[in-house]
Amino acid sequence: MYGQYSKSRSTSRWASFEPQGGAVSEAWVDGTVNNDRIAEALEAHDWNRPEAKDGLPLADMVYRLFDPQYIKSFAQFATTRKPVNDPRRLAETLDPAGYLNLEFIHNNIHIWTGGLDRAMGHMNEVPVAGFDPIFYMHHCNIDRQFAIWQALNEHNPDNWFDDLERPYDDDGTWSIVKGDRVSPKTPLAPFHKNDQARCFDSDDIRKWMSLGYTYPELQPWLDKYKTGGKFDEDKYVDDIKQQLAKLYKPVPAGLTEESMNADIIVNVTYDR
Ligand SMILES: [Cu+2]
Repeated sequence: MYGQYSKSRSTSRWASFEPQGGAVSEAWVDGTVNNDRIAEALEAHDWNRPEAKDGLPLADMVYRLFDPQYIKSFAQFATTRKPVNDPRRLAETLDPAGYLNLEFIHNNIHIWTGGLDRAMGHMNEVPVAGFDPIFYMHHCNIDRQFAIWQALNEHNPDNWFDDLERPYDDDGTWSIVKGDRVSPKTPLAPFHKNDQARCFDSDDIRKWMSLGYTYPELQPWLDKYKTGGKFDEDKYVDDIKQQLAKLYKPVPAGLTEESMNADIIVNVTYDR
């Protein structure tokens, strides 16, 4: 299906992809954007994985992502990949409360933005998703959630890659061959960090503030985080949690705190 994107002249979101005599429709080629359908899809939250078909709203899922009751390590937070060779990590992801991760939420937003069923858009397909400007909004927000998780887990010893060297088991990229050893020191080509053609690696970008930017929730230098003139990390972390609650904490009508604690979770696990 990617091949059809070479014919496209403009961004599509939820555009009809119906082929007409083997060719895709003119409307699709010229680019059709149905933002109302995106809004509907985000509201309907038809999650693209069996264990999430419980219809939890998107904001609720994001809120859980930051709850240490559900997510205990970076490996669990970051990826849909099941660490089959690491019994401790596998046990974590098989924990009924640990089914959630950032990549999963990210993947669903690609699909809800691109379109479902017979509707297609650039955000649906990895090789062309970056041609839709919304891609950058989406990924900046994923980066922000990653940074928030790091700020909340500063003292969690499991807050970074623990699987330090493993062979790359996907098909490879133009700079990584399938089977190459990859680690947080693997160059993230083509993102150059200097004029010697050196590329950033994951360790280089771990401390985002050293790159000269941050996010509204993450401004540790503010006066409100000081106690006796010094930075007070407890104040900072509490404030981040409060901001998360304001943005994402679900307020379901007619539910008591007690019934909200009764969570029924069903997981399906497979080796991708
Ligand atoms: Cu993406």
